[in-house]
Amino acid sequence: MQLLSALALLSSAITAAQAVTVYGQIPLAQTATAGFPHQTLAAYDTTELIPPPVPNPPPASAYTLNLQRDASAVNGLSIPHVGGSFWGFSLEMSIVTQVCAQWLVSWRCQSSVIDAAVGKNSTFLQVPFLNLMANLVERSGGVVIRIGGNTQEFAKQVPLGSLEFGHTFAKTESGSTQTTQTPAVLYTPDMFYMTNNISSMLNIKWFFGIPFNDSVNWRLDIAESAQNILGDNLLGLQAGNEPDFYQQFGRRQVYSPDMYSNEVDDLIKTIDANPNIPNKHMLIGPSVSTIIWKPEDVWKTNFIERFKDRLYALSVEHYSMNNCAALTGGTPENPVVVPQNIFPAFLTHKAAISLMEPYLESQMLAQQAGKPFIMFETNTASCGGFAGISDSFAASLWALDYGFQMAYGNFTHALMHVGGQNVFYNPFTSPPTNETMYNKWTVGAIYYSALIIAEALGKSNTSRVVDLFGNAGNEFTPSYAIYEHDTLSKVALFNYIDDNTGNSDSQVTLSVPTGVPQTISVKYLSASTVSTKNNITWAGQTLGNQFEVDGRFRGELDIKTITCDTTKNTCVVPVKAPGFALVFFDNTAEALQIGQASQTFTTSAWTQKHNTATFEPSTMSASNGRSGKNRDEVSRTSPGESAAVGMRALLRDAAVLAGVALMSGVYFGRAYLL
Ligand SMILES: *[C@@H]1O[C@H](CO)[C@@H](O)[C@H](O)[C@H]1NC(C)=O
Ligand SMILES: *[C@@H]1O[C@H](CO)[C@@H](O)[C@H](O)[C@H]1NC(C)=O
Ligand SMILES: *[C@@H]1O[C@H](CO)[C@@H](O)[C@H](O)[C@H]1NC(C)=O
Ligand SMILES: *[C@@H]1O[C@H](CO)[C@@H](O)[C@H](O)[C@H]1NC(C)=O
Ligand SMILES: *[C@@H]1O[C@H](CO)[C@@H](O)[C@H](O)[C@H]1NC(C)=O
Ligand SMILES: *[C@@H]1O[C@H](CO)[C@@H](O)[C@H](O)[C@H]1NC(C)=O
Ligand SMILES: CC(=O)N[C@H]1CO[C@H](CO)[C@@H](O)[C@@H]1O
Repeated sequence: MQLLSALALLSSAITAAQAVTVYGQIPLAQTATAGFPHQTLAAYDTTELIPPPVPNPPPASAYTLNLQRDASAVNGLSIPHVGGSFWGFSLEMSIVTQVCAQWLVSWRCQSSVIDAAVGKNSTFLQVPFLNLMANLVERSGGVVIRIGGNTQEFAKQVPLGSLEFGHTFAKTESGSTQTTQTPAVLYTPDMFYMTNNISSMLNIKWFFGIPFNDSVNWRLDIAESAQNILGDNLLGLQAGNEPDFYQQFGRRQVYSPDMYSNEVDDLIKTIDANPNIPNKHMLIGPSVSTIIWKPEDVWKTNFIERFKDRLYALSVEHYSMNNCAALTGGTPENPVVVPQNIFPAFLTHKAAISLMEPYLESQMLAQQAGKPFIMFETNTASCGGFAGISDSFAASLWALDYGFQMAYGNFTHALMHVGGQNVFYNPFTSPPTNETMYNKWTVGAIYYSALIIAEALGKSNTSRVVDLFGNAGNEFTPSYAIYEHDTLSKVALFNYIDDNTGNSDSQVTLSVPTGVPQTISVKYLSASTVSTKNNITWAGQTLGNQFEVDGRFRGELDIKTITCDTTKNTCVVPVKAPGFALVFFDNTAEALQIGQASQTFTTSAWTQKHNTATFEPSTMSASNGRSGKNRDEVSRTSPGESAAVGMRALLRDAAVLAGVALMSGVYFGRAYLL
């Protein structure tokens, strides 16, 4: 069955049936490709670090949060969060040659992250990706996704059908002597058909980026095609990506915030003269990495006043830490980071606060200009993240706290970066072959964080967040309150401590002087330890461990009911160490009952010839879309494994190849390992 016709059916089915929509009865891939060294790729790394010890002194395990029911009595509430899932995604345009060790099949090396995550072309969309997005859309109303990154700078459009194998993406040498290490991504307009096809099934809106490698001969076909094909599904176009690195990367001989602003000005004039770009008001900038330049350096050029009529949003980019030294083996000034040593730095509220604080002034300027403020690209660490951290339960807690903190700090959205098979931090990763194996995906721990914030903020467009700094501001037990329609709606409670004795579990008394309901409902994010990647559950359900994911939740939805003391006006909520709790004050909240999204995609777009199993859609329908309990009935085979080159060797190879591009002693960024 051609997906094209399937898509047409799917789209009409979605509009027809709102309740439970299951797309199925199509052969599912069960093929495991033997001989591929999965385990040696960073995305499937199995490192488990030693959890940090219980802090001394420990935080009080029993504490009280004094809450106000009415938003009017609360100081410091954020702006209302509008427009879908707070966490969106940033998909890198291409995996570059440097990271393709010889044993890695050339197909993968010539491919792009988009191929892997979204689909090979508009005929072949990745069904697990659709399921993962459906789960976010059902909770928050929509998802924003950016396609771009460093590789957008040299991207070049080629005609439909001109690339080998009907692909939408390919790569060629960029031909620039200064940047021989950066290949150019070739893409066909099918990139926009593909994304628009996705938007016709799910409320997903897109961002692309205008290449800035040549500010004399602007290549604007990305703007022309994106606007013409995507229409309203295109939200904005990035004007430059981390321009503060252009000089270091050799893209400009000298560069300054003033020069950047002048180039944006020139870009605008070029767009104005181009009749094929009808919307001239959707640029996004300055997307500084906040490493070489601060956003304020760009604001000083009068960027906001000068361009605000032309901008969709203001943007910044930043990774929590950087792991670029791992590429080169490090230097005395910039040694290789040992993940075990920095593990505790991800398990504290201080991490979230220090990531948000540099933007306090910028977000106010964005509000004054009436513009969204977006963290356009972020993750645990640049240059691929850290083994044992980026994909651990610790990262789930970190990305949850960071997300709530940015929501509190008036960011509009934040985009989790998705790289290839060679990074540790992906929120989702397709199987490492060109076979689209329906249920062999891997979900990273931070996907759960995106999901939970989508659920916590919901789709009312009225959610406002405040950091409660409870338990005397203890860094290991942060808490947030969420107000909807000006009323206390939810409370988010963290416990960063790893202690299986139970001694560090929290007992949090929620006190609301104006009254508490008879009962409240709680959903927990759980795992056995901060260092595990396995068996992470949200309200009792999991997406599965490595190579087990098809994007749908499995297991029974488990919502805990807690009886409150209506004379004292308190409710006591336990939180495991480690753990996270989302408390719903409204037991009838629609979000409470959402487990597996009711809109499910069960068809693999890729036609498999071997070992196919037929999935019976009634197992999903019977579950009313709320629980995935029957979905394990689809049999699975184990992925093949073989002895192979380790990640270290991969990084060494990458470092040798990338070495030419490295500026001595300069932060390398993440241009070549994504
Ligand atoms: C929330 O805002 C979006 C636009 O961003 C709109 O499509 C949606 O209908 C709004 N939802 C509600 C409940 O007002
Ligand atoms: C910019 O990128 C394009 C497409 O990859 C390439 O053809 C061109 O030579 C590059 N220009 C500069 C100045 O680097
Ligand atoms: C997608 O690729 C297949 C071959 O792999 C090709 O037959 C098909 O025409 C392509 N679709 C588009 C829209 O280019
Ligand atoms: C977020 O914006 C609101 C409304 O302008 C403001 O009151 C609040 O102080 C801001 N939050 C932070 C952390 O600056
Ligand atoms: C995977 O790619 C290789 C190289 O392009 C090709 O020979 C092989 O047939 C592909 N496998 C599938 C299932 O398409
Ligand atoms: C995950 O949980 C299941 C069921 O409790 C258990 O059998 C399995 O060993 C766990 N897996 C890992 C890797 O911890
Ligand atoms: C709704 C939509 O954008 N459909 C497109 C899906 O992709 C094909 C090309 O493969 C386009 O022709 C459709 O217009």
